[in-house]
Amino acid sequence: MGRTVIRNGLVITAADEVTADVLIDGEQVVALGMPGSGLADTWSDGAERVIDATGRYVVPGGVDVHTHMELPFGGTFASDTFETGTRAAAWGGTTTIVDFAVQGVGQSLREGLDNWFAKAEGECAIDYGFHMIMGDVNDQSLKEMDVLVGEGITSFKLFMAYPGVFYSDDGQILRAMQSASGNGSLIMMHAENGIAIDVLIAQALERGQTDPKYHGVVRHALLEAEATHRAIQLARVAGAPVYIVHLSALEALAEVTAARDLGLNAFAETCPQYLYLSTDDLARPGFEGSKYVCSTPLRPVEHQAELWKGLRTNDLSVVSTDHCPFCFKEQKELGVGDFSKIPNGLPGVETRMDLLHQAVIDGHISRRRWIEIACTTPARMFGLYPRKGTIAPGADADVVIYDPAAEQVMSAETHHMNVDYSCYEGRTLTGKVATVLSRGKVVVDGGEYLGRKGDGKYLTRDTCQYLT
Ligand code: DUC
Ligand code: ZN
Ligand code: ZN
Repeated sequence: MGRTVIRNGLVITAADEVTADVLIDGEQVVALGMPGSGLADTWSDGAERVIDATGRYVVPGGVDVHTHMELPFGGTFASDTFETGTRAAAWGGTTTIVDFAVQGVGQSLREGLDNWFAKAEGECAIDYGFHMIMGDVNDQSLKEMDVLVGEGITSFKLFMAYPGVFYSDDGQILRAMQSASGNGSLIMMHAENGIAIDVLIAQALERGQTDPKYHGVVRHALLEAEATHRAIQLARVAGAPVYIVHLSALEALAEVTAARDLGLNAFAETCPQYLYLSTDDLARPGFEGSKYVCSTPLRPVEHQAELWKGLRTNDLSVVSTDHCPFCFKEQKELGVGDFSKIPNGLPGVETRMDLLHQAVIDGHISRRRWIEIACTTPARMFGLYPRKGTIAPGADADVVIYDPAAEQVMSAETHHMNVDYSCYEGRTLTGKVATVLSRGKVVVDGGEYLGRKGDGKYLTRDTCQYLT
């Protein structure tokens, strides 16, 4: 691969907004130059490709650190494969994903991980890494954690929800955190009190409350807050950092904020669905609400302002997607007559960058904060920076040329995720991906997909780059 020069765009990183020319050689960014300095003329001579980015943004490719391609859940599988899901990600300007390999009960971590390598190998359009879900914390799997950290799997997700499936009790959580404290890894926590939620589910169903909206009622905000509090205290006892995933309730955010005010290594992410959707969507008529069933659940609309505030104050430091799509037909429909049987999860890997750009337009966050929460911090949090998450000499040339003025209407008719509905059907957004480069190769350009499955490389990761 030869040289690519991107001229005259507004290069936005977490730190800077500067009109600059970008030189890419092969798979890496090599230099940034001042327009008019003559540097770009020299670079363009003999270059394979020269892109005029006048009037456009030049931003790092998105880093989505929370996806679930082909996740087995509730008797079915998430409908995006690594092939379809990473292609959709590329369309939306995301060039790195970190997916969750799953250790099932009775399995070793290695078995679960090998299974995920087999699913992804040769299928991905963009680069990918793995976290490990620990579904069975025991002497053996705790020992395996150290080995995996040595191999570049440096984060482990535990569940305080889903008893009998992914659930870990407090003793298991404490032990895993103690191991993490020793090996430098990061525990990611699904913080909901699953034992209490299961009682409320049974009581609701007994009362005949079977509609999708009851999913939001039984998964009470205080049960998210309680679990978030407990996770943070267990991490303190273990002397380990903790990262709360898919935070949705303002009461849970208050727990994270309190921990951060104490100077603890406590971090949290939220997801676009919690910023843009609400229990009003879960309560849509008929079975439409099932399209909005995910866990943690959507919250009443008042929570959104607090989440935006948390993103501005850095009490929420990452926006990931928890991309876990299930088709309405035959998958969400498994829960007709019983909301607890609706597979939990929403599509989102393709739409995160655009929805967060809309937040810039709407005045919720700045342009640099957009890049920070969607690219830079996720890369740093999970040991991928500065290879991923920024535009700087030596970084991988994962670059998005973004048209900030283009309008688009979101729809299942036009999206590329393998799912038969859009959570945002008919919504108009300002801003659209124009061109996407993945390690120097153009994978999307002018409404055309030019990528190839198998071009995405597996990423080994360093440990979290935020710990003090
Ligand atoms: N939440 C979801 O919505 N889906 C998959 C797993 C999870 O924790
Ligand atoms: Zn989760
Ligand atoms: Zn998840």
